[in-house]
Amino acid sequence: MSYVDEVFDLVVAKNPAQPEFHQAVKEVLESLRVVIEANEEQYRKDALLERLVTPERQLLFRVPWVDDKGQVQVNNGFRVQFNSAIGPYKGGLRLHPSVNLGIIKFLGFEQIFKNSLTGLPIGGGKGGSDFDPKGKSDREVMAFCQSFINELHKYIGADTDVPAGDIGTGAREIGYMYGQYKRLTGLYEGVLTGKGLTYGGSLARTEATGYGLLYLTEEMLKCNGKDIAGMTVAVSGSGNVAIYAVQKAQQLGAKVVTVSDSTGWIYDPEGIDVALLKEVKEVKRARLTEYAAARKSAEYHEKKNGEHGVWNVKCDVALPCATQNELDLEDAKALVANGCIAVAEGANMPTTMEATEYLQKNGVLFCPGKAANAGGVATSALEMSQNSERLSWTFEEVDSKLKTIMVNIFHNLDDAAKKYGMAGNYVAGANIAGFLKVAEAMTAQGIV
Ligand code: NDP
Ligand code: 2IT
Repeated sequence: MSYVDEVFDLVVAKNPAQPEFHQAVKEVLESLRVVIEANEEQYRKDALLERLVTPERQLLFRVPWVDDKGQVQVNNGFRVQFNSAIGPYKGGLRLHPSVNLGIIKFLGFEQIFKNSLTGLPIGGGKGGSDFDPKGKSDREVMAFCQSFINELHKYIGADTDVPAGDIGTGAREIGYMYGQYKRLTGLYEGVLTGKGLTYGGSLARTEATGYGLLYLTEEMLKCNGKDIAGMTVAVSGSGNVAIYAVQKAQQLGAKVVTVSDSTGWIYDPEGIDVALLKEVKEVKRARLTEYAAARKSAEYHEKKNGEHGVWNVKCDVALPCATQNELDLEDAKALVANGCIAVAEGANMPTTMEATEYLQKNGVLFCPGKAANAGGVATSALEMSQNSERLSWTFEEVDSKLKTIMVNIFHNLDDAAKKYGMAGNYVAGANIAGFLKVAEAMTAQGIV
């Protein structure tokens, strides 16, 4: 059996009931086959792949907190410190009821390659909890965040592990966590990114993932002879990534006609009103029904089981920005039938493997999340640099570095795919380019 297949079987056997983790590993290992086979003897002897798929450290802890009724609640806390070969662990914290160890491991594994692709010195990690911030008061969210950090502060630090936001973790949660870390340790250091601008946050971090997604998509289209200006775009999600993806797409002259949340979706043929979307989602933390109620041109569709939502709308470019496996084979077929020419993932692993293969086989340009959404973590690394030098850069400075990083990422994938005989396969390009740097650093540092 080939080394790649052996290691994949090992991952399934050793990590039962973690389908998302298996999926993420399978996608990476499949694309690495040619690289591994060219150097199989050495990699096998060093157990390089076994080490790559095994987190350096996994922290699981209890998070007790008191709700507004005086009732004690208990959540599960996670931090997976996956790989520190090229820098301190770096990656977000997801707060969502669906969070379990397998989800955090899939996200942490993806983060290794994503962080490598940014070209910046950051290793891979991810964490979170099954706590649901929805419907909680600010005091309850604070109580949870403080309890979470009471345990996690022992294992993180500006030079060891630097968490950030993800689903359910935004500026409010990062603020409460930062305050508690500072109180417990007495350190005013860049231990978290996505901080508020008054206490060490970076300008453009809020916008970075969505803006970066569009910078990369624009470059991918340009290199394939197309211009995003004038195109129709379908976006899913209506959180941090989606909002700033919509905004930048519009600035680049595209028309975005959809957004969604966990309960329904909007079709707005006149183009999404970003100011209204921000008011509904960032300020009121409300459902998209409020967007529809305030805007004549918008149609609201309640999410129903088996219904395919935003991907049934005719578009040139599709940007999934909500969550994993939200775009399946049926959706891919609908997109192709409607003439979609490009899909770029704002979320982590939003497209199933079958859907990805279908899109690629049908000539749709497809950029995976570990490249397309890397602008968020890249700008987090820029926030770390600013914290270290105790300076703040202007919005324009950060935004222009972000744009350069995203354009470079695209060319790295494109070049790697061509070099290994898979021109146009950006999934393979991303996995290979991300892997090679980490593998070289791991090999140089010996058996650790
Ligand atoms: P937010 O919490 O800000 O927004 C998430 C959005 O997705 C919301 O609209 C939410 O709906 C929807 N959503 C979440 N879970 C589900 C679900 N199970 N089913 C349907 N809809 C869902 O998160 P972000 O925008 O930060 O993250 C979105 C994606 O982007 C995630 O995959 C994340 O890992 C990835 N990402 C985020 C980065 C960042 O910098 N924030 C960087 C790189 C990737 P509702 O409003 O109803 O909750
Ligand atoms: O998935 C991701 O890259 C993030 N949620 C952002 C991580 C970070 O450290 O900014």
